[in-house]
Amino acid sequence: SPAAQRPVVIGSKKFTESVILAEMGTQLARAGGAEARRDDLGGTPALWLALTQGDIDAYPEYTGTITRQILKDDPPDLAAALAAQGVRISKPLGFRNNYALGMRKDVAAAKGVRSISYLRQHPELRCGFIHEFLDRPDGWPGVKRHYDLPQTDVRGMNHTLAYRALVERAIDVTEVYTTDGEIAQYDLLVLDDDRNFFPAYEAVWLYRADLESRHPKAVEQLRRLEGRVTEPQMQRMNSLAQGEQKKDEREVAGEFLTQTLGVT
Ligand code: PBE
Repeated sequence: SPAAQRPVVIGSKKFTESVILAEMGTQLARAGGAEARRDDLGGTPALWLALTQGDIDAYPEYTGTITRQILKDDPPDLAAALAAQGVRISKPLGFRNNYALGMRKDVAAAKGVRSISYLRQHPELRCGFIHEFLDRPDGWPGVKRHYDLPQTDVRGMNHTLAYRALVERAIDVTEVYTTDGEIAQYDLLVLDDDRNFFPAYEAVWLYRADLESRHPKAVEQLRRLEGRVTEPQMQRMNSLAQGEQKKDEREVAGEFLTQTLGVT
């Protein structure tokens, strides 16, 4: 049928890890005999819309993002809540990529900051966050309310620039993703979420239910990643694709698939 011939489109958010995972999905779908391409789209709302409208067939997402930002609900049966919208969820891929707040270790030590609660005593700290984090209920508005934080110097900036600004002391606090290569690269302090604000963000695939009839083998291939990616492996891949050496995401994804799943 013509529908089955439509290429499989794997979406990604615009940050390194999402691109690497989407690239793995694209290569896996091809290994399943489908024609496939990657589409780097933007932030969570754009990806969810593209998925439910059928512009993309699958994309890597995180459980905490599904409950806090997409559904704005923590249903007892997540799979059923998604199925009601024509969307399937895979089992966890094996690692979490949580939101956290990060600081330079020397700045944190000078201010005596050890966890997010300590930020309450330092209204002067300058914050720089990615725009999506500034808008999300599980981002700055939520952390600020949960911890009753007083900071007013809060700027929106891109994720990579925020790290540079932090290192150059142009800002004092930024949001980090816990699998980012920059945390180790710059030896940053990840502040303890001592009042448990952030949910867990387990990486999963979201895909359209109709992909199962259109390209069952592609779905089968995507699901081969279930339980197969550890946090150190993901961190390492992110580091390879970031920083000075900056390997192409296609290469990083391809090497992982060959080494762990024997995909060639
Ligand atoms: N993240 C970190 C998530 C939320 C936590 C950037 C991986 C995301 O929604 O993309």
